[in-house]
Parts: sequence; C-alpha cells; structure tokens
Amino acid sequence: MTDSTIRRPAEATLVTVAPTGAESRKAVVPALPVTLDELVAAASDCRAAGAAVIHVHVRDEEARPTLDVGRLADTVHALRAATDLIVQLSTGGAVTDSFERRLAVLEAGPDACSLTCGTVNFGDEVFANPWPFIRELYARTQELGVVPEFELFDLGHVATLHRLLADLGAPHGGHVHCDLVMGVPGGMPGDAATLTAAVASLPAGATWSATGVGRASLPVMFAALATGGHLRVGMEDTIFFAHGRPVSGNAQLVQRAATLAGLAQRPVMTPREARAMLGVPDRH
Ligand code: KMH
Ligand code: ZN
Repeated sequence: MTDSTIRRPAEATLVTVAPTGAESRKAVVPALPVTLDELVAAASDCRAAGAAVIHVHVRDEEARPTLDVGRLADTVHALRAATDLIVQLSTGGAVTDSFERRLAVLEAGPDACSLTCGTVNFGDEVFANPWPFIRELYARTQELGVVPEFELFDLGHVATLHRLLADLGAPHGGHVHCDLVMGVPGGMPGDAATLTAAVASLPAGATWSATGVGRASLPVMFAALATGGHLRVGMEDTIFFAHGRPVSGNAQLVQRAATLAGLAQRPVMTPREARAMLGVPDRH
C-alpha cells in the first residue's frame, strides 16, 4: 500500500501509544520514558513499530508528573520535529492536578487531547471530572481547534458523552472518537462482555479504541480487534509484558499490538490515515 491510499477505518487499526502516564515511578520502572529525549526516542521507535497517535504525559526534572505549559509546548514541538505522529496531550494529568491546570494544557497547542467523561474511583484515589469541568474543557477544545478523544472509564461516562454532544454539538474536526479505558480499580472491568455493552451504547458513527490496564491488556486487545475497535497500548497502562516479565520499552507493546492487528487482517493505520479518520488536520 502506498501512503496515498487511505483505507476505510474498519480495514485498518489505529494504534495509539501512551508511553508514560502519571502513575508509575521511574525508580520502580526504569524503562519508563520521562525525559524529553527518552520520550522522543520512544515516540520514534513506536512510530516505526506501528503507532499513529501518541498520548502524552510529561514529567519534571525529578521525573514527577507536571502540567507545566511551557514544558508541554516544548514536548509538542519536539515530537512534531521527530515524527509525524498525532500529538494528543493528556488533560487528565495526575489525580492531584487542579482543574485550572488541566484546562491550561490546551494552550500548549496539541493536535488532540484526552477528555474524560466522568469521575471514577482510581485505586485508592479519585479521578475527578465533574460535569461543569467536562463542559468547560470541551467548549475550550472547540474554541481552540483541538480534537478531543473521549476517555470512558465506566458505562456512566457514555451517558455523559451523549449529554455533552447534545449540549455543545460536534467536536472540532466533526468526528467522535472514544477510548474505553478498562480495568482501572474502580472503573469498568476489562472483559469482553463489558466492552460489548459499552460499544453498543456509543454515539452513532463514533469510532473507538480500547485500553486494558495491567492484566486486562490482552483480553481487551483481543475483544477490541474482534469487535472492529482500535487499540491503545503503552507503559501508562501496562508495565508487565507477561507474568514476571517487565516491559522492555513502549515499542515492544506497540509491536505486539501491530502483530495482533495484522493477524486479525486489520493492519495498522498510518498517521495520515488516522488524521483522515479522526478529523485532525494534516501538518505535513
Ligand atoms: N492519570 C490519570 C489520573 C488522561 O490522560 O486523560 C488520568 C489519565 C487520563 O491518565
Ligand atoms: Zn493518560
């Protein structure tokens, strides 16, 4: 296939990589990319392995999660200079981040952002996303021309997504794309029955990816491929490749997803195809 050929979404698989997250500590997970150089290297490796979107959390000099806008903007520039990946910044941040700082993420000028559609227990913590914040964040994506990906940690989040679209209309780019985040302790479980129920209630015409956290990674990936969905993988969600075997790097997870997508006869999408599907303008 040449890059000038755009396949229909159902014929190809979008692979998003979430390389870092806000939860794992570098001291415990040495392969986690936390510096800008490590992140750019991981991004390039993951692009080569089949990723089309990168979901980005950044860390400060001490490898702690940060939403510093200057750091985020530098990261967006560096990733664009090194790769043609769609750059999606996290507006979820860490559970300790304020709504104000999470809103300010959009000022860093990404192609896309995550937008979580409800509050969820998050292990021993709470990931807070009350309706007024969701509404304000969504309205800001529309004003600034950032394409949101709707993160759904629970079935109730799907109801809020419907409410959001009914209230404020279509997202920038005109297309609704969701990510089912499954297996978070406190959120929906990562199994095929729950995935099927969630997919059945999505808005008409929406596309979706699925992410299984921890040991839900493989069941969710198989269920998503069997159901016409797309995949998100990465060390934000998965730090063990198999029982007792730590992930060596993000590209290892992208490579496995690309192999499974190929076996399912839905090979990975290029970033250009992903832009066409998601309504993200081409920069190249
Ligand atoms: N770190 C979690 C509390 C997102 O990136 O939008 C939230 C999260 C979701 O990772
Ligand atoms: Zn995230």
